[in-house]
Amino acid sequence: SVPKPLVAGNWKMNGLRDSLAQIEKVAASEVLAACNVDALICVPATLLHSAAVMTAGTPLRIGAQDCHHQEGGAYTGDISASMIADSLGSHVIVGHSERRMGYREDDASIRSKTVAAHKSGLTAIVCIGETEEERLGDQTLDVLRRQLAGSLPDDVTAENTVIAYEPVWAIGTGRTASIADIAEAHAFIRSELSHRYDDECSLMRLLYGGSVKPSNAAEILRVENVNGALVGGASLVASDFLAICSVY
Ligand code: G2H
Repeated sequence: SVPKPLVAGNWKMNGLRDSLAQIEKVAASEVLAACNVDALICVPATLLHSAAVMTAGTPLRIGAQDCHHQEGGAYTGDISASMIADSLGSHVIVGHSERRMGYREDDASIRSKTVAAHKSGLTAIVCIGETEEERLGDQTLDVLRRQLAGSLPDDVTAENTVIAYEPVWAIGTGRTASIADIAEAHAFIRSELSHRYDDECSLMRLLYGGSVKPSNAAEILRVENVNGALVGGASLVASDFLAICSVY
């Protein structure tokens, strides 16, 4: 069977309180109510609780973009998974390439963040993806295998984890991977997961991310083993985000 799709927005470091109007629009939209999709927007930590309160009882879920692997302590500036859960977030993105690169997060630290997310009852959206150099060096599948093996803990289920495949060279660049590249990567990820986890993992959602927008969403989202999208820039405006959701 095929998992229910998920369209997840990633606002990155964008959004002041004014932007909650976009969240309100998405949450109240009849378009969303009519789609057969789970919708989520991962907002900056400053907006998490307000957005979650605003969307309670609507089809839109609210998540965060990173968490620390510890539950609390002397980690100035960080937030824990339990803080996200306490703010009524349901999901957390971990291992986004902007954090792997900008903060030197490695697979082991992403795995401990995923464990922390699960411990707090959050669904982890674990990001993987190759750089342009790795793709040109024909290392894409090796990189994906290594990231999956290193970033995922053993307790992964189809409910508590979502994988996002984001080729680094396609992020925020306007360049999208070709349909054939997406199909190959997603089929490979599915097969790696099925070797490591039980049958239930065939229901784990695999999202594509990297310059997904209303004009290319339909083509990307119908690729086999693509069960939704992680959407950056195009998630900032309610109408664009809803247009992507309405592919389903
Ligand atoms: C990839 C994606 C969301 P964008 O980072 O995670 O962003 O859609 O802007 O490429």
